[in-house]
Amino acid sequence: MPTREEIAAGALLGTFAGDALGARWEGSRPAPDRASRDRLQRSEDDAELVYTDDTQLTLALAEHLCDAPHVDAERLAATFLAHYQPWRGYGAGMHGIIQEWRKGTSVEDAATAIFPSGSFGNGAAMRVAPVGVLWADHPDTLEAVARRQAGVTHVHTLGIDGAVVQARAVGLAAGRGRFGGAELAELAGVASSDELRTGVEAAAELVDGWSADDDLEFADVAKRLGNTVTAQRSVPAALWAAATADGLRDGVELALGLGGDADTIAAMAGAVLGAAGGLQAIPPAWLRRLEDGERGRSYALTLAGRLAAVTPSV
Ligand code: AR6
Ligand code: MG
Repeated sequence: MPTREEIAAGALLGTFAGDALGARWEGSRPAPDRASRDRLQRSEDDAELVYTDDTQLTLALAEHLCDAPHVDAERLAATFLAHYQPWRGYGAGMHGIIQEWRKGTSVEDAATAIFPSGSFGNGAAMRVAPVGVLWADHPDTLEAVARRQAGVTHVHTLGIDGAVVQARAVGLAAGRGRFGGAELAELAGVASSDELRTGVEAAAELVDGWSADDDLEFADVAKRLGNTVTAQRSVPAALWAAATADGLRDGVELALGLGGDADTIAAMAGAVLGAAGGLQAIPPAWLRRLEDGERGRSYALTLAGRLAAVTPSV
């Protein structure tokens, strides 16, 4: 089994790699046939793998959890703001919330300033990996912390539920060293909304379907599970990719095949498979290419070490 630090590094860099490799496929249609190797190879040919908002917020959340392991909403917002680089591809709602924080609006009021019912985007789920790693052995606290970090930007029930389900997926993967159909099926009981529960159930059915039925295409999976920026239509798809895959590289390849919000779907699948396999799960050729500026690969590895040293309160 990988060490705690290797699991933390796998989850953070799995997010990073999936996000960066998926970025060029964001907004694409599902791959036309079952071979999505071409897509992955084109991304792998990029000299530098540059991350987007998914990784930026994941690293910011990890940093916050090293200092304040139970999530302090105002301080977490300040950390998100300190990391914010507008060119990283943030959702429109997130740009708006960040402007509200800058104006001095409270975190609570900012969360409903753009969408009155709150955001059901997948943003709270895509960044949640560090919570899954830290509380892998304490599912109740894991869910509470996942909810609390989501509420800083995503107060819609579905935005929160997506984050809770994704966090538990990372936690299960970290605890068991694997994430397959059995783990995915268990997550249906974690969802509190009908949308996430039925999505996870459909994803679990499609894990077997993909190997049993050669006629099943990415377009069919995307139609059933989604491939969009909403939590309810992306978390099940990412977990399908993770549970169907033979290893992290294959999981990212499947996520890229789905198209749509490919970077975020690949980031979430990468987080789960990185937590399962640890740092060793990430192909060395990818690691070498991950951007390594001020808050790049080296910083992510340092954060993994710091996270592993945190004693999570329960
Ligand atoms: N009503 C209508 N549309 C909504 C609502 C709502 N209540 N909530 C979300 N949307 P956002 P994220 C739509 O902006 O979740 C980036 O590419 C709306 O179109 O809160 O952090 C990331 O990489 C909104 O702009 O951001 C992810 O792929 C969109 O959902 C993705 O965006 C995203 O919600 C998620 O970003
Ligand atoms: Mg995205």
